[in-house]
Amino acid sequence: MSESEEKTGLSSEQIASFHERGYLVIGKFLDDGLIECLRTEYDREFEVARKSGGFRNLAIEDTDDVDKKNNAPTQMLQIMQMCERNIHFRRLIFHEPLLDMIECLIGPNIQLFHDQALYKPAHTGGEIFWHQDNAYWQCTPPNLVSCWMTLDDVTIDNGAMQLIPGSHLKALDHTRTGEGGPLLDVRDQATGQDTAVIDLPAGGVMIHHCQTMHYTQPNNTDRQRRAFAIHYMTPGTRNLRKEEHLEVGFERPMLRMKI
Ligand SMILES: O=C(O)CCC(=O)C(=O)O
Repeated sequence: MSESEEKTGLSSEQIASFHERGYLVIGKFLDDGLIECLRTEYDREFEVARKSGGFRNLAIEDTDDVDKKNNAPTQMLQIMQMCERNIHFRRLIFHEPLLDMIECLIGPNIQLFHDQALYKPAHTGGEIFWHQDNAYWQCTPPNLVSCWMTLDDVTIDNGAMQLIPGSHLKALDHTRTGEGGPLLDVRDQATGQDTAVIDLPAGGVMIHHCQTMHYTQPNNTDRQRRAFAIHYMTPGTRNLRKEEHLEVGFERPMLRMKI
């Protein structure tokens, strides 16, 4: 089988495994040329964002104070919607081989929910507490899927994804610590359940369901961890909290459509 044939969609075993476990490890998926291009663009966007303030440091309380965000001792940096600022990431959300896999999981009508760059610098990278994405998103139907991809080799030490297999089958209560405060860690709601740790090489991809509990630990290594996530939904998805339909538009384009 040629490389391009290998990248078309998912096998029935992979689809069944995703539905049973709530995630699927694809492994190295992006071509080396694309990885190199995305690394350059990712670094450029973070350099710009660190000056303009167009990023969040999820390790501290949300603030517009650029110095606070840049100089906090712990750095879990996020740029939302890279696809609205950079043509290479715009192209990536339309990447056909990725969409071929997503189509096998949510069908042929695919809309972008959003994308995000998630950067853990070397030595100071912060953690992301155990959570289900849809506790933040409050989307219905809760069938969104995410492609989480790596631009560096990623192991547990520098922030590999950790997940609880099967946890997507039940939405858990996530309680906020205060109005607008961070969501609480929900790991204690899966006591005794195994954790899967997903090491990936640069250019690697894993896919997970919006209710799969996941976590990444702090990065105290001398290896940075650059990751990027694309969150896909079916058109007609609604946000329960805002009671709104997530309209198609520049920020939420249709990525594939079959009528
Ligand atoms: O990239 C990470 O460290 C965590 C990402 C994550 O939790 C998410 O995409 O919901």
